[in-house]
Amino acid sequence: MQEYHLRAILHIDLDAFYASVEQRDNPALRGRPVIVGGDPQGRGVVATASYEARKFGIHSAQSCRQALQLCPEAVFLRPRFEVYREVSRQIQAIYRQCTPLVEPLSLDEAYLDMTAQVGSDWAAAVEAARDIKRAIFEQTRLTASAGVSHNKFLAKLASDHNKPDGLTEISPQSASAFLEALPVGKIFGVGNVTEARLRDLGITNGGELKQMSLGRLQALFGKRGTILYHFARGEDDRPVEVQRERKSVGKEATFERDIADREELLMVIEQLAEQVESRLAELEIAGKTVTLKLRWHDFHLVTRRVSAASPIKDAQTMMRYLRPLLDQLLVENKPVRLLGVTVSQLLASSELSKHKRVTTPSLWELPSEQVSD
Ligand code: DCP
Ligand code: MG
Repeated sequence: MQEYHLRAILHIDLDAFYASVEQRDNPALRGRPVIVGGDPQGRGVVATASYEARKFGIHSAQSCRQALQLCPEAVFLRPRFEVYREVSRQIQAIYRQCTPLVEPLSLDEAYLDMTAQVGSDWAAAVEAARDIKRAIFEQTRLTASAGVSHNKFLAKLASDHNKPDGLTEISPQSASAFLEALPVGKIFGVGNVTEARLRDLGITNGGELKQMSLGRLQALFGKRGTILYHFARGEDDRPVEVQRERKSVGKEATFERDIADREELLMVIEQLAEQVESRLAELEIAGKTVTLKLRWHDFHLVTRRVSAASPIKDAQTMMRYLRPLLDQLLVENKPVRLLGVTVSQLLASSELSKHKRVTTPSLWELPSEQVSD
């Protein structure tokens, strides 16, 4: 990995996001174990749990049934994505007042590069993180945890270090000691499988990982071995990448009960495609890419897209692309809780013949959502 100059990177992550929003909006829920997710009587999973619920061993992605067993007095709620998206817009506006270099990772998580604002003044970087936490609380009544460091990998570890409402700084001087004591499972990209393989090799923390040669790690884990090698040394030169707003027209639907039947799913997709068609017509535009978005019953989100040679504007044409996309996804054979259809790479009708991109901002943006594949 090449040399990198010292940067000031912040990672900000709201605490128990969905659950905190629910507790904020309903004071009767404060101080109580709250679980946001699917149906505890059905096959739903936990999206998140309030810190009161976490004391019972409840965590994201666990089955709600199991969560109910662990804590029968827990309050189970369905997610209100619209409200979470609104909070997300508020916090991102706060970030953009501090720096244009904001990379949202999900609705409640973002990296900020504040190098231009604070230079190499660490105290100023930490102060900026404190100010952002304060602004978030003042404007949303929600707490966030912040991490300050000189790269993304360390900043994210830092924000996770002292949750909730934490503020942790990992300076270039303290990074080594911090990483050596770190359980390998906390390293970005180390899932259960990699963690188990490392454990079999006698490696449980960053210090032990650092003893492994680059060649050995590459032989064991391929490309990811290289990343692990650098992470163990606190090295990460990934830039904070600003995502440009997507110009697209989309419609989505969340079902009251999960749907597994292909024909039923196709009917919904067709209805969505028709709504997208009307909207495209209103705006007098067409697009070259059509995307199918699908959220499984366990909240996992997947998207599949295809680009056509010529512009798409009617539902029937969209369906020609969407049907095979659905079939590709349905091999998983799991019930679905949300479907979305989006057309992007837009062209104005007047420009269709020239295939020129639309630049007017009159379009609605595809809502960005948590968890992608
Ligand atoms: N989420 C989800 N399914 C998961 C993980 C998360 O639907 N498997 C949703 C619910 C969370 C939100 O995304 O509230 C943010 O995810 P985080 O991982 O940041 O978790 P929380 O904000 O809930 O808790 P923490 O305080 O640990 O950040
Ligand atoms: Mg969070």
